[in-house]
Amino acid sequence: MSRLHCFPKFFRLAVVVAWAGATSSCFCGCWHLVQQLGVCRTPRCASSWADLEERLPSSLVPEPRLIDSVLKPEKPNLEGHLVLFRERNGWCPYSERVWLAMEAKGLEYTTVLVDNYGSRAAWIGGQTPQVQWPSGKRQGESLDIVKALDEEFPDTLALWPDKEVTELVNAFRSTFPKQTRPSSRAAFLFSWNGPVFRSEFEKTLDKTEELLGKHGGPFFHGKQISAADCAWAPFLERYAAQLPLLHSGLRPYDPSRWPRLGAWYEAMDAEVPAYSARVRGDEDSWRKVLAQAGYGNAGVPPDLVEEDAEHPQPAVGAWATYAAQRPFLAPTPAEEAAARIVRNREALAKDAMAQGVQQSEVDEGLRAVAAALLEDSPPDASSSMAAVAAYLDDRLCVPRDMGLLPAKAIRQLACSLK
Ligand SMILES: N[C@@H](CCC(=O)N[C@@H](CS)C(=O)NCC(=O)O)C(=O)O
Repeated sequence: MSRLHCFPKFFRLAVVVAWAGATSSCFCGCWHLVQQLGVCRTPRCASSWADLEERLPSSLVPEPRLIDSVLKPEKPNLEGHLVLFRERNGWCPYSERVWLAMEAKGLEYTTVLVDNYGSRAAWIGGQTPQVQWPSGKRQGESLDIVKALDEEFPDTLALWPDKEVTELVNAFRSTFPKQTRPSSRAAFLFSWNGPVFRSEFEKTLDKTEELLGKHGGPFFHGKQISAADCAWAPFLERYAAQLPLLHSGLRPYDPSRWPRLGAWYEAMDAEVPAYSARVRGDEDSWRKVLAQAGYGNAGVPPDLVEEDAEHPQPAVGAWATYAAQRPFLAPTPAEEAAARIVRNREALAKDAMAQGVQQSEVDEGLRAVAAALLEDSPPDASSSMAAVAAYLDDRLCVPRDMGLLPAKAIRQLACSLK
């Protein structure tokens, strides 16, 4: 099971190098917003890692098994386990479909992270996603896997209860723009001749709005999440973050334009804890991905809209529900952000120095950021704390390193220190 994996992947230089030069924006600088994400009410200074660990007991609880096949290329023993093989940057929308379905069902599983862009471990072949069932059998194709999950785990939330769900899943293909370049970083955004026209996106969103009316919403199949939401979510998520960057004011989640879509986005965040707490990416990360040159945009990153006061949508979430079932998570997003730092401090320190943070500032800065995330008053910022917070904000990739809600706490802290 891999509900959280994180900062060691800051070492993924291939990814990070590709991101160099991308701007890092903060979406709100107010300390009270960090507070709203939930923080400790008894401020005190953390003077040591041991002190921080004492305040963050979840940071000492073992996490579900996660194998990064780039950092550990030797074949592990996976016998008897349910295993999800997913793309390691969090970019592959098909991996996300399966990840979301497994999380929504509350399954326990091992994760193997797979590199689709560089060196593949010799024992891993084929596309992402794949699962290995406890019997040892491997299976690919995201939708086949989502369907099979119901059969393999009949006591869990049924995601594919009837043929109507199949129709809703299939409607995706006839709704999203045709003749687009296949790409995990720029899915359904660019045609073979350049960017997809605004009117084409609007048509897609209009059709989606209509489809969402079929069962009364807020989800595709009605009041409860189904395989249709798992199938559509990765693409609608990227559209929400990226369309406003391509076409000024084109906001798929705008309830005044697409009320059912607006309600769908809200329900996914608020009613599917695994989505907002772990699987969903954040706007900063999707902006950086969109700014990269890649196959999806024929090597020509688009000009991005710089200012849109109404973008992004405010993040609501269901952290407490998600964390309540998982003792390795802290009770609030801000505390979880601190716990990520505590757990991964050695890897972070090395990477921060490689990124230009002064050696003399790194350890103190990391401890100060972690401590500040636990306080309910604005931090007294030292230069080391500001330097480390800025580094974290810049390097953080969601959902690769952590979920959207803890990441938001880090970004807001960094922003308040600027
Ligand atoms: N139809 C497949 C599509 C999977 C897919 O295209 N995966 C891409 C990443 S998003 C991949 O594995 N690319 C690497 C490769 O083909 O070797 C599914 O739904 O699972």
